[in-house]
Amino acid sequence: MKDKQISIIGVPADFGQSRRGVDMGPSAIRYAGVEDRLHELVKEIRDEGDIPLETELPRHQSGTNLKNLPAVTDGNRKLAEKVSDSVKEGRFPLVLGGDHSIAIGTLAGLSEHYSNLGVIWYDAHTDLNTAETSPSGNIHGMPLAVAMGLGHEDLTSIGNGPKVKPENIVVIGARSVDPGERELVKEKGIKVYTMHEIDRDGMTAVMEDALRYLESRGVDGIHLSLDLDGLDPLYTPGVGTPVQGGISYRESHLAMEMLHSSGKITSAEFVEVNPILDERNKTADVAVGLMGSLFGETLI
Ligand code: EXY
Ligand code: MN
Ligand code: MN
Ligand code: MN
Repeated sequence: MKDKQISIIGVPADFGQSRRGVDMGPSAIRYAGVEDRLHELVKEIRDEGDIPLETELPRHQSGTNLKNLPAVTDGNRKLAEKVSDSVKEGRFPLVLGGDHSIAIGTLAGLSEHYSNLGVIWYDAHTDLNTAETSPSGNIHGMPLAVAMGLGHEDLTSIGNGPKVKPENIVVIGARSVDPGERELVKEKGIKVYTMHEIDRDGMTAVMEDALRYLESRGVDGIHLSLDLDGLDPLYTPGVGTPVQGGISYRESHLAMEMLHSSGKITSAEFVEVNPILDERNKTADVAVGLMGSLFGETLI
């Protein structure tokens, strides 16, 4: 049934990491034909344009090792409001990044409407660092911790209170996890399907288990946060922090197809597309193809 009314929200942000170009991700994804690809699959699709970001804010804030904290904070406050407005209107927010720090704003906006939100974090990384554990100071390695209420107060205070319960989070595709993140996974009981589980059990079993798990948690919505570096860099070379040994192109389509069949996904974001590091917009093309499967495209 074509019942979704999608709002495309672009976030041309690169402040959460150190490489140039990921701010052009939303343009690259639009250029790859996102609207055309989705419009026959849904009831309506509206491109809301890009969030207006301040580029002149100070890069450093005293007393913290977090890079570009003022800019990340400002952008995520604006994004949270936009995402919240779109849910309020009964629409499906489809957020285009930008680096993964934008998930802070997306989840803050969603949490105004969902009290028991489930999150599927499709990523090579767990993005569970805090200022204390981060090896880089890059905020794109921290959004999942922030969403649980852990991290710098400027970030955790966006929106109201903690956004996501640790037991409502599922990470898929992890293969580069820092020591502090590993501890947090264990301490909080976060469900992580690493590449080991995907290799051993197959994507079908992993997705079935993940969806069953979230259902058992009684979630009132599921957000998909898809970092293109979750896939192997063979398929998505245009990302800032590629990690070998990732999820395949077909496994990723299968995962999206299964999410579509579940009928449970209520919002999504596709992040870390960096056209400067890409090969002929390949990564944006893959992102748009995956969105097609997520919204019900079939092979025949
Ligand atoms: N764990 C590393 C860090 O915190 O610096 C790398 C993080 C990359 C985060 C990305 C995009 O998913
Ligand atoms: Mn068309
Ligand atoms: Mn990420
Ligand atoms: Mn990543």
